[in-house]
Formats: sequence, structure tokens, C-alpha cells
Amino acid sequence: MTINSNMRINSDRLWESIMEMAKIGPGVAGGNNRQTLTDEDAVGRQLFQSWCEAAGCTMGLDKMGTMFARREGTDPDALPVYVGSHLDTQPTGGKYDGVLGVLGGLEIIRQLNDMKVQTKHPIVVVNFTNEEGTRFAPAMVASGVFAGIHTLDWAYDREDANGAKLGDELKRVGYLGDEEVGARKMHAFFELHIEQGPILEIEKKDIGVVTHGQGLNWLQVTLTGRESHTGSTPMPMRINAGLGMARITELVNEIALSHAPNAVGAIGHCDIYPNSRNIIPGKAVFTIDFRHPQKDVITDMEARLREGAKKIADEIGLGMEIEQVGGFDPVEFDEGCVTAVRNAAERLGYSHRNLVSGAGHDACWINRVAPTAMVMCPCVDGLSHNEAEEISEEWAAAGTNVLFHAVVETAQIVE
Ligand code: HGY
Ligand code: MN
Ligand code: MN
Repeated sequence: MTINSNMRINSDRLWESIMEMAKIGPGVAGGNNRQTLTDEDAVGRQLFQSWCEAAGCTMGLDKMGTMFARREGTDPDALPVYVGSHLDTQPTGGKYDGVLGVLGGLEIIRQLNDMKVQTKHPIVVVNFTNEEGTRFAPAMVASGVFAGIHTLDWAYDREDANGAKLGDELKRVGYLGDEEVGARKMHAFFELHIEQGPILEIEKKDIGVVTHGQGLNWLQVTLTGRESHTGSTPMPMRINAGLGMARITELVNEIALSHAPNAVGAIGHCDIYPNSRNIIPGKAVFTIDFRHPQKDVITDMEARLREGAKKIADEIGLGMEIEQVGGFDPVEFDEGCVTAVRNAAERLGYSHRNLVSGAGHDACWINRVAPTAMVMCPCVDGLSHNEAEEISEEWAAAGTNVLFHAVVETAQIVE
């Protein structure tokens, strides 16, 4: 049997699973707060594992807590085709970011079981630990260790805002596996993800054929001024770290806009100390997020930030440290895998367009160690990293059907 255009996943079953997962680690406004290695994340992992085992998969777990659910192929020596994403969410995350890619992978297994179809290559569904990088910076830590970007010890040492270490939290929630991270070799890796931007919806396209991922640079800035009384300290005597952060925030915006239309820049994380209403902030710690599809532009944005921030700090009399706490170069995905995605969209009759991913994904790191591609579906108003994140069942089905065809074509159906 060859794969043909009437082969589809069971979209009702997929949607039910997404809604079931969404009940775990609910947010405060209809989305999710299932941050990595929290008790809520552990419950989500257990539910995922129970579904995979019910679908006949054997489970693997590596030393970063990344979960692998394997469906056997007819050739046990053939490298598996991997498919997946992440189940951890932002603190005010949506129901679909990451989850669609993991449960879309599981739906492929379930559908192949229903069809009693075998593939030559095994198929493995993956849930990567800590893709979001919000509790433990940076983003995509486990896939980064898998791709040899970070060492295991460095990853274990990542601390959250309360001083908890990633390695200790892995143990605490019971997901410290024994597999060496990155020991698994992949025939190919596919990730389905919501676009998290407005292009597909505006252009009324069902599918994004992701050819590239833009590069990212996270710069953590620490400004040191002097705490003093907000009432009795004359303005010329103030060394206000909060003022420095405000001016650098404006500078970040200017630099990004100077590289319009593709550059982006913002400060999403900031801590002011001592954060008291009547004390001049003596310290400000914040992270700048610069992104662009070209490396030379990201380099220029960082250089201009460093120069401009130094000038601002000197004018106010602030001490300043800048540390890169995350980043990766722009990514070009594997042509063969991208073609498999595009052919699938064509075969299934879905409208599609090439897309550069605005967000970072585990696929961006896995692309370093295996032929990799991504499938994207639209999301309402392009909104994500917001509890109001929404997609339609039709979009979820279209994305998963394309993923299904790309994965099964690559894993090779056995007659
Ligand atoms: O930051 C990112 O792009 C991803 O959502 N973690
Ligand atoms: Mn994601
Ligand atoms: Mn995300």
C-alpha cells in the first residue's frame, strides 16, 4: 500500500486528547500554566505516557527527562522517524503551543494502529523537556543537550526564580531517566507547531511549509545604581537603575525597527530591586530578546545595543553587565524533509506557503543532528504565549494530516 490522499488522521480523537491535556495545569484565563518539571508537568507527562502505552508503544526516558514513545517498524535496525514537540507551557500559555506537535505525533501512531499499517522504520513520538525556557532559561534546553549544544551538567545547573535547580527538579518529579542524551540516532525528525504569528491566517493558508527558523539572541542586562529615598533625594543625585532599564527598553525598540520589516526586539523578563514604592531602584535585571532570519543583522543589533546601553549607563552613572543567556543562529531545514511536507500538503489538497519560523522550536536544535522539517498551522489573530491562544479543529486536522503523510512517507509503508 502506498500513502494516498484519502489517508487521514482521526481529527475528533486528536481534538479530544488536546482538550483532555488542556485540563492539566489550567491557567487563570482559559489557557495553561504547566511549566516544565512542575507537579502539573508531571501529571501531563503521566497522561501522555498512559496514552502511548495504550497505543502499544514502548517508552524511553533520557537524562534530561525527554520522553520517547516507540512504535516498532518491520526493520528493527532501521533508524526511527521521530516526531514530536513539547508539553511544557508558558506561565500564561495556550492549549496548543507544543501540545499539538506531541499529540499530533501520538495520533499518527493511533491511526496507523487503526489502519493496521506497518512501516519499515520505527516511529518515535517525543516530548522534549523545557522547550519554553521560562522557568529555566534558556529555551529548548533538552533538545539543546540532545544536539550537543549544552552539556548535561550545565543544564542541570539552570536555576529558577526560587533557586531550584533543573537537575533536582527532574529527580523530584520522577523524570530523571537513564538514557544518555543524544545517544538516539534519527532517520528524520518532524515537528508540527502552531505558527504563533499572523501570516497563515491573513493569507488564508492551511499549512506553513517551514523552510527556515529565524535566529535568536537573549542578552541579560544587570544595571547597578543606588537605592535612596524617592522623596528626599534631589533628582541630580539619583542613580536610578529603573530609569536605565526604561531608556534601554526604548533603545531595543529603535534598533529592531531600524531593521524592519523582519527584525524583532523586546524585553519580556525584568526584575527591579528592591521593588519598593518609595525607594529609587538600586538594581535592574532584564533580558533582551532579539530575533532575525539573518545572522549578520542579529550581530549588528547586539553590537548597537552594547554601545547604546553603555552610553545610557554612563549618563546615569550605572554599573552594567551584559551576559548572553540564550541564542541560536538562523536555521535552514533539510530540503528532503521540507519537500516531504510540501508534497503532503499538495497531495492532501491543502493551501500552503513557505514560512520562516518566528519562534524557536526543538526542531531548530535537532536540525543539527538529523534531517529535520516543521509543519505549521494557523492560529487565531496570530496570538500565542497568551492564554487566549486559539486554533480551529480544521487547522489542527490539516496540520496533523500533513505531518501524518510526511512521517509515514519517510518511514515507508510496508505492503
Ligand atoms: O522563545 C521561543 O521562541 C519558544 O517559544 N520557546
Ligand atoms: Mn512551542
Ligand atoms: Mn512557546
